[in-house]
Amino acid sequence: MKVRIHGQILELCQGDITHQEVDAVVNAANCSLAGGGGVDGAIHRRGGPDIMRETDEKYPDGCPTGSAVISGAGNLPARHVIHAVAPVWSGGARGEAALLAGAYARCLELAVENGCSSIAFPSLGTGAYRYPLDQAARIALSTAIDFLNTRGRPELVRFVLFDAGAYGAFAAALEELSGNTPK
Ligand code: AR6
Repeated sequence: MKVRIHGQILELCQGDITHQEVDAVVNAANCSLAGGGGVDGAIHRRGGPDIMRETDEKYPDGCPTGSAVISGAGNLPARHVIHAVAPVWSGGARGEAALLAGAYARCLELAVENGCSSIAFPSLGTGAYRYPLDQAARIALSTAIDFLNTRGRPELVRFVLFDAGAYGAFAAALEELSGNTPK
């Protein structure tokens, strides 16, 4: 599914974030940037040890929840990895929505600051951190749509959903938010 926002493309696909040939791929990291399972495990496994070496050196204090930091991409086909930290879901009354939106917005900001014209996101927070998928999809997409509307960049924002359930949740949210039928 693909929509145009101010001439830029926002698209959804089902797949693996580590295979994306874009300028920046986003990692679903933790605040100590220590690696882990899910997206984080896959990125460090395929990308190789250079990525962790660089983040250890540049960001010894890690990254706060709701924000992101950038590194090279090692052996991945992307140029950069942007390590974003989603909140752990604990019921929704602890600022989770603002923190999740902040993580997405910071990734987009870092992509623009680093001259990236394309970026691919996984669904941040909806695995080990248990953010409810439907709510997370709306936050992810509305943050990207707002950013594209106000900044007009990057040229391509892609959400790479790992399974059919996540794809369906994002597709429903995108239809609702963009008022467009699937293309
Ligand atoms: N490509 C795309 N999406 C994926 C992939 C992949 N290769 N692998 C999993 N997903 P998670 P979080 C989906 O747990 O919830 C780690 O241990 C997955 O189905 O990766 O932000 C970190 O170190 C889910 O929908 O990220 C942190 O400690 C989504 O990506 C913590 O988990 C996110 O799942 C971060 O948890």
